Amino acid sequence: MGRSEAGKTSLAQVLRGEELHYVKTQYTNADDDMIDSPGEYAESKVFSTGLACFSFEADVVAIVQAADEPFNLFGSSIQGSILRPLIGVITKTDSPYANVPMIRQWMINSGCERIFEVNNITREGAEELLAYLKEDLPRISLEEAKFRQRYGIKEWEDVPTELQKNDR
Ligand SMILES: Nc1nc2c(ncn2[C@@H]2O[C@H](COP(=O)(O)OP(=O)(O)OP(=O)(O)O)[C@@H](O)[C@H]2O)c(=O)[nH]1
Ligand SMILES: [Mg+2]
Repeated sequence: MGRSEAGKTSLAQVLRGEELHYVKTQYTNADDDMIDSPGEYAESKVFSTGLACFSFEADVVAIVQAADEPFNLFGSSIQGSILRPLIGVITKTDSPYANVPMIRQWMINSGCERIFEVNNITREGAEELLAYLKEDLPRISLEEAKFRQRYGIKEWEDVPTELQKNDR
């Protein structure tokens, strides 16, 4: 998810190993292993609820922001409303107006647990993102899930050492 022109569709093409070809995303595409939404969903208060719904279908949710975006669409700690790992992907790192530290700070504020930089034109950074996406989440038992729920620990987060000795 991310504003229009952020580079979401281009990123999807890079991850699929396709040549870049511009296609304005008119509706949410969920026909392969990526869910690509139109930027307007992130830009509109009304449609943004749709993004929360799409997130339930996903294993991981990415905020995509171009390195030269002048303002941030995403609130702080939006991680709390997404029940999946949230990552950030910074595109257009080749832009003369790129301000990567600022975008990183926005993504940290939103609760992104990993931040990747990908130049969709040169494909620099794509390998690192692909390697992350290929990692499978460990499967956990129902007891483990209940234990984590009791302490508000997400299924993919490390259990703090002071809790590790507790009976599960
Ligand atoms: N220089 C540069 N241009 C890029 C990069 N990524 C995407 N673009 C260009 O930015 C424009 C918008 O890219 P899209 O991938 O269509 O953006 P989008 O986020 O899918 O936009 P919507 O479908 O409108 O939501 C295209 O002309 C891309 O070629 C990048 O990393 N660097
Ligand atoms: Mg698009």
